[in-house]
Amino acid sequence: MPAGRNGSMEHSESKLRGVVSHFAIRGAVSGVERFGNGWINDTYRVGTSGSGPDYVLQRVNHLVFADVELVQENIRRVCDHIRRKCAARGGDAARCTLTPVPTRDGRLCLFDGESWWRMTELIAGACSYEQLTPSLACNTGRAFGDFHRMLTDLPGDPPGETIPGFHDMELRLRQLRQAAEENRAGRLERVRGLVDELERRAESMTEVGRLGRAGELPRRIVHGDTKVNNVLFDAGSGEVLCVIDLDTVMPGYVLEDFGDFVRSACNRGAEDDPEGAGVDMEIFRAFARGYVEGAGDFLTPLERALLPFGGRLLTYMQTVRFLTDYLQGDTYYKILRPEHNLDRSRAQFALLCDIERHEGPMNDFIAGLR
Ligand code: GN1
Ligand code: MG
Repeated sequence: MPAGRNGSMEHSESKLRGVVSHFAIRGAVSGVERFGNGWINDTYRVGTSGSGPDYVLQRVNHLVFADVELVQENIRRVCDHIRRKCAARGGDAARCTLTPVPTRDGRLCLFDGESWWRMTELIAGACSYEQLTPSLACNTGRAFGDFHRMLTDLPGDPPGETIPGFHDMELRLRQLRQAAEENRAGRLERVRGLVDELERRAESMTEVGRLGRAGELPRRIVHGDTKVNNVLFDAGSGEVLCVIDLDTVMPGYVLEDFGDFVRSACNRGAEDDPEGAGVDMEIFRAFARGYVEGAGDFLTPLERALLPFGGRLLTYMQTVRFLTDYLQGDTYYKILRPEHNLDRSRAQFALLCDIERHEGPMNDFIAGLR
């Protein structure tokens, strides 16, 4: 079957069962169905009979992740490290991070001549949310702070960049400018006002890259996609179990992860709803308090002070990325309707404007935390 332009494909259940047969799962497959709501990879839930776990099967989009083996190697290292730390603390080693399932010949992923596939164990009794209460937001903040802290002593070299320049704002702006210049989908006229608004902010939004190059802001190992629905909670207790979707774990700045969470969880509206967009300061305060507590003492004063700026930066970056994809004719993100990327970009821009209005109080709140 041909791949869609954004790399998504439909597969029959018998094809998917054939893929699963290459992986070292326990039990017999009872069914395979679509699962989750990512915009990049295709995800399935694999049910099994017997006492073993169910599984998650993913077709990794290799138009986005050119080196899937690198992605899998990063994930293996990060999960092993987190599992060791959790076990040492007496935590639930089976549910504190992902458990990748190797192929029967011991590889971390499978190439079937056309697509790249991987599997993990499904974490039983877990759920995720699109909207959080303040108490869930505080728990999540603590989990992300702890995630960063645990990865400060990952042994060996830093994980490789699975998408080169993923959060490089200067690169994202060059991509937008090129998309506007090429105007492949003939959509530039419709969005010229938005492009101008983004250009007016370009100078201040590329400040982080300059601070990084000057050695003032340390690079850490970050998650890279801290969307609210990438956190799993225990469905019973409401405690955070783990952070999932580790494809973009790589060197970066902590403000990016903090900011992407602010972008997704502190927004009153959905990611693609321009009318509903707006900052929920109660969620922000709860998350920020949890994050600073979970991070403990590894943050430098500048890293800490720039956390709210991360919210503005990641929302700006996402506005730019959705708009770039719209101008290119919807080749990157899966879309659910023709103008979806435009709605997404407008919604992110509306949120950005509201974050700009709230950044003073956000900074004051962080400064006031012990
Ligand atoms: C993509 O596929 P998903 O939903 O995990 C994207 C993120 C964006 C997000 C916006 C590799 O994540 O960077 O923030 O959509 N992932 C990649 O919803 O580009
Ligand atoms: Mg993702």
